[in-house]
Amino acid sequence: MSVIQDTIARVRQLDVEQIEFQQAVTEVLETLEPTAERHPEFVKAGIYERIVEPERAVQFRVPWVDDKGRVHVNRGFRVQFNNAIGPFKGGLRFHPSVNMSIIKFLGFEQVFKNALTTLPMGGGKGGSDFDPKGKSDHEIMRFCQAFMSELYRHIGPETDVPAGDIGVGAREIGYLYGYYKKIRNEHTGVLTGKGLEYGGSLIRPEATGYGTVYFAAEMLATRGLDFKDKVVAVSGSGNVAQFAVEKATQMGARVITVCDSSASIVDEKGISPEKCCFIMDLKNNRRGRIKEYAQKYDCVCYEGENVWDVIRQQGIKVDIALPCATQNELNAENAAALVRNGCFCVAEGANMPSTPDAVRAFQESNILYGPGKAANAGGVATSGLEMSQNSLKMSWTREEVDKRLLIIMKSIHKACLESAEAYGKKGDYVVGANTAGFVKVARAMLAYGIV
Ligand code: NDP
Ligand code: 2IT
Repeated sequence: MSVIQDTIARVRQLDVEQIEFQQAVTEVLETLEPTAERHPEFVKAGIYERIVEPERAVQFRVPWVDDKGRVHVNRGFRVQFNNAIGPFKGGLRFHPSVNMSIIKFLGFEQVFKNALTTLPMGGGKGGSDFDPKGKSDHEIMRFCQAFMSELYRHIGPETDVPAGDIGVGAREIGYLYGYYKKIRNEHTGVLTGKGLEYGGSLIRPEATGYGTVYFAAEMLATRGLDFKDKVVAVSGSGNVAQFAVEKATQMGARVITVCDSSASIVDEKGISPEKCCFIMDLKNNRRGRIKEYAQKYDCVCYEGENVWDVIRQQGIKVDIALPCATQNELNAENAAALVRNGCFCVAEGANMPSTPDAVRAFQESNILYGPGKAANAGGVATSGLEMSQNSLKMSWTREEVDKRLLIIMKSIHKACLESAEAYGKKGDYVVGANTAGFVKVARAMLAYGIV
């Protein structure tokens, strides 16, 4: 057996219940056989075995009190996966499904994603099984403070820099940062996604969604195509989805779907800028459900259905698919239906939204398929730009940050294509992203010796 197969087998044996982590490890390592052949020094130094093992993974108790005075206990996590090329860096997720497997899969993906950004950031991830839905602002604040009262001892601007992810947006980052600042008596760039008034970067809220669309535009350009007049399906209606809708629409596309965890809407007329503002207010301020969109704009709402199931069941034709909700939201059946109905480009705004079978279906059909670790890297890249601005004690204009984001997305796209070609897999963005990200981290690990 090869070192790759050995390593996959070892993870499956040791982390037997960590299904999502096994999935992420398998998806990356399966594409790395040629790196092992080409770099015997990586094999000799045990890089493959070491890279699947986090530097450290902490789990902690988060007790907090709700508005009625009842005590609740949640689990908190921070996985510091790899800091070979920079401080640990990656978001925090608050969602009831969070467990060690989810956080390890996200942390593992983050290592390669961050390497692709061209910026000096290692990979990490954290979060809690806390469910922010239906909680008051005071409850959210108390939870964030309880969470930070343990997390603070593991993080720092040169050590580990968390940010947002599902369930963690501007409000949560404000509470987390405010508490860190108080107990550490320090105003530093320890978190990203901060508000503009206290060290945040312009364009960080937009960056993941915009970056995904920039990446898709680069992929389309390789076939002489663009977004103009294309029909686009987006899933999710949170941070990433909102700005993917906005940018795709700005580029001339007609976006016809969004969803949340309770329903999907299909608006054949397209989500105009005005309708997109409605979604932003609904989700970010009023914290309502997406079915309100269907009521307001008189379009179809499929309760309890996911966007990709609706598209398959209704035989809806879309040109470009941007999954921006969560892991494993798009299965093989959905992938086959998308391809059958003429979809020619998929760019992942979410992390690992396509199941392994779905990825295979996209690759076998030879459509443009951009995996999350490349396509959604604009968010963390702009977090890297926020860290730079914090270090410089300066802030750049909207135009400056957006320009840098575009340059970074183009360079990630180019790096993927070049690495895919170098490994004999022309046009394969999965091989390109994995090999380019991996080789950079592996070289740094090699330089340090066995540590
Ligand atoms: P948000 O919390 O802002 O939005 C998440 C959206 O996805 C919501 O509409 C939510 O619906 C929906 N969703 C979440 N879980 C499920 C589920 N199990 N089934 C159906 N819908 C679901 O998160 P983000 O937009 O920040 O994150 C979306 C994805 O993008 C995640 O995979 C994240 O890891 C990834 N990502 C985020 C980055 C960022 O900068 N924020 C950067 C790179 C990747 P509901 O409101 O009902 O919960
Ligand atoms: O998955 C991701 O890249 C993020 N949630 C963003 C992480 C960050 O540090 O900005």
